[in-house]
Amino acid sequence: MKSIRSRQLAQSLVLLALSTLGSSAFALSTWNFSGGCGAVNGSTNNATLTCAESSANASAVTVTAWSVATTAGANYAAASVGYYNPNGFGVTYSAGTGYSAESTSNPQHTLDNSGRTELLMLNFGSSSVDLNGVKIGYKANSSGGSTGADADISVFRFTGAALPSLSLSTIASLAANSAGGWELVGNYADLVTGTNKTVNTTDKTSSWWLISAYNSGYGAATGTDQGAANSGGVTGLQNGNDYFKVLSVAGNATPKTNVPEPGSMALLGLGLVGLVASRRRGQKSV
Ligand SMILES: [Ca+2]
Ligand SMILES: [Ca+2]
Ligand SMILES: [Ca+2]
Repeated sequence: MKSIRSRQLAQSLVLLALSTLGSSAFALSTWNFSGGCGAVNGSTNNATLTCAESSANASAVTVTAWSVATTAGANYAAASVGYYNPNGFGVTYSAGTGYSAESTSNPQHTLDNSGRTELLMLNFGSSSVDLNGVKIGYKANSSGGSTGADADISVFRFTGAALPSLSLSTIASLAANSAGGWELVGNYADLVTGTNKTVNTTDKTSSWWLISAYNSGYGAATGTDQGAANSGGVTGLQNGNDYFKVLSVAGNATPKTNVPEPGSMALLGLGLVGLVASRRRGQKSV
């Protein structure tokens, strides 16, 4: 009688542990940039920022910034991640061959496509992420005001055979992203401040993602959220006039390892204690 109870108890514990592990493995993960991830508020010169996943159920993301000229074949150059509490991350670039340094004042301190096109590169370590949301915390017009402010983005994932390092030579040129291992997942128009923008509805995954200010030079628009080119206004996808800060990104992450969570381990431990006690009682009664 008691050995049957023990088996039932063990089976229940296994099912409970599996269901607990299963729910955590497919939980939605969020990487929030509003706290700066260690950066000082207002700092414009961060080469790299590492941001933990909000619920600690996926690996941290390493964020770097890049800029590229809007001419075919141009190469990307490293830029700086700026942190602005509580609006998130912007991008600023230093002087390079043929161009001068960008102003760190509003609105050029944002992630923008005025002059050079800027982007954030996200490296999720060994976690494979189905990126499905991008939220901005701020957007501005070309004068730094809010009237007519726009935020159109292009999102890429890395699909190359070897993971890219953060060196310049591994970043594709504007005209050859696919050849460099970067796939344009989609262009998304008119992001709203404080509202999560759904991206990547076909659930593509990668450990490396790019969030860029929109640039039609990246290639034909793809995805489900395209708008018509609208050079005279801000509605729909349109080159230029995009100035924004990235507040957070969200996605479904495959955990780096399959190590059970502490809660599951404690549950299993308690179960084993109960199982042993139950068996001992059973042995005594024989
Ligand atoms: Ca900028
Ligand atoms: Ca727009
Ligand atoms: Ca635009």
